[in-house]
Amino acid sequence: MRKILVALGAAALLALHGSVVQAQDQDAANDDAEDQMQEEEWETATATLRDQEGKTVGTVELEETPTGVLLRVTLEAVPPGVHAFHIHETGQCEPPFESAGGHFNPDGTAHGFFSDEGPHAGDMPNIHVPDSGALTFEVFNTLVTLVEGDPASLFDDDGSAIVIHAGEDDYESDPAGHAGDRIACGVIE
Ligand SMILES: [Cu+2]
Repeated sequence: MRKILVALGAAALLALHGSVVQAQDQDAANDDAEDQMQEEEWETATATLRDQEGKTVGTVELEETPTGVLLRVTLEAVPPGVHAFHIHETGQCEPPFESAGGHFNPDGTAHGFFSDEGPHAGDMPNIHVPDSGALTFEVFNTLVTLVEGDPASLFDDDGSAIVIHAGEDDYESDPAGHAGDRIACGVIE
């Protein structure tokens, strides 16, 4: 009788061990699934900003979120002052950057935060660059997405670009906020 009990005990232990191993496998599988989900759900992109001479003046990291795209921007060598900062509709940055087209505007709205018919999806707040030319900031855009196939996708057929202008955006003048020349441009990729 004692022998049987011992045998049963061993079997129970084995069974328990088996289920622990299984649980660990399941955890690993869950982790893999979460990793995959995160990769699929939170798409990222980057843009290297260059001036008209081709010099790199900053970088932008874009990350998808449930309600828009977060842009993390690091500028190293942008002329001091207040500049318009937009997403433009074409992913081409040939100096003088007219190749980037107008503002990203999939909804066909008017320009500017203060426009009754605005803003463009690519409109974003002005940036204030100090004398050093270096500035790190983040901006959140709820009107765009990195998800391909969505009408608001920055990865549409001809891509998109981030543009810094010589002057500031007046948040009103259609179609470009009276912001002047394009001093830096980066294709979103
Ligand atoms: Cu612009």
